[in-house]
Amino acid sequence: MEFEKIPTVPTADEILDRAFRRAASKMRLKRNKDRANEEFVRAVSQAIHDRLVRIMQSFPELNEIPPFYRDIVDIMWGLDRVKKSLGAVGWAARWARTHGPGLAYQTRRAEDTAVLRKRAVARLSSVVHQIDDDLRFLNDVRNVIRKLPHVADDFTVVVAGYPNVGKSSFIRLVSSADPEVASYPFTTKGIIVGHRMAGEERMQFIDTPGLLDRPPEDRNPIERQALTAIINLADVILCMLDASEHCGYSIEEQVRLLHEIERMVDVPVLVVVNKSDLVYFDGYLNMSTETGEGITEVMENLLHIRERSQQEGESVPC
Ligand SMILES: Nc1nc2c(ncn2[C@@H]2O[C@H](COP(=O)(O)OP(=O)(O)OP(=O)(O)O)[C@@H](O)[C@H]2O)c(=O)[nH]1
Ligand SMILES: [Mg+2]
Repeated sequence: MEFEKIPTVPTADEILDRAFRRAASKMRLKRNKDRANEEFVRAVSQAIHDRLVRIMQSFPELNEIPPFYRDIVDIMWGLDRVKKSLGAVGWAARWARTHGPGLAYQTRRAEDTAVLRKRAVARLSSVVHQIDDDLRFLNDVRNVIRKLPHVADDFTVVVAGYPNVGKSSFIRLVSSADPEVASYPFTTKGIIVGHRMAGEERMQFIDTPGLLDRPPEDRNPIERQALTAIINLADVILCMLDASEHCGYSIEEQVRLLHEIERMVDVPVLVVVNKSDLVYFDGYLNMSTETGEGITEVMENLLHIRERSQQEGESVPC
């Protein structure tokens, strides 16, 4: 995505300071004071308009960005709220364009052009100040979305499961990603992307925050980020269980979540039981990111699923 190129969104005062400076430098060139005041108003409104339009255009069209990113924006701030703030910036830009020339004209025709200039500048300033909260909010959004991970088009394994089961430990072991690992739940608070060569092609691994088995409406924004990765990005889901229950959650709860994930998606779900150094769980693929046991088998299974999905993809008639 092009999010990293979104420039800082200035505050109302920053926009106005710059517009005044630009206009003042233009005014210095005018010999006639009255015309200079008119020109000042015209230049300030033009500079405000141009700057606000640039801010709007620097944000991606939210209806056109990939669903994963759209969901993330929605989860973190609400799409409507972001659209509303962009709309407010658009309103102020239009105001400056529509009323700026009129205010400049009135300045020219006034008895005392300096007084009218001050009045016009005050009106323009008040319009820009009205959207100060929107500008500050958009800058917060910008600061977060520019750091969202880049998701490539590679075959993608989304690692999901209850908190603290060892998802990030696995991702660290098998991919270029370096997520934090800790012995408490909800260590991972966002989507983390890593890669590794698997066979001839690169495979993408996505670490997700832990999910609890609970109704969708009770899920917090951190869990909802995991869900959007599961729904939008996965070619296969590696659903991780911790049969030792050292994660702090019962195996029954974890299996219920597994079934929910299986119902949610139509990509393959590979189940793996981690922490086999503590407890071996019969009937499942077991591994330990601590000892390395079973990791090769998990990778082989993933490769096999990739091969199968590529074959199926090739056999689908166009
Ligand atoms: N004994 C043992 N401990 C493990 C194993 N894998 C991970 N752990 C430990 O389990 C704890 C949680 O590991 P993480 O990798 O942070 O778990 P997570 O699933 O990413 O947790 P969240 O990000 O909170 O959802 C850490 O203390 C790890 O050291 C394993 O195979 N065996
Ligand atoms: Mg984690």
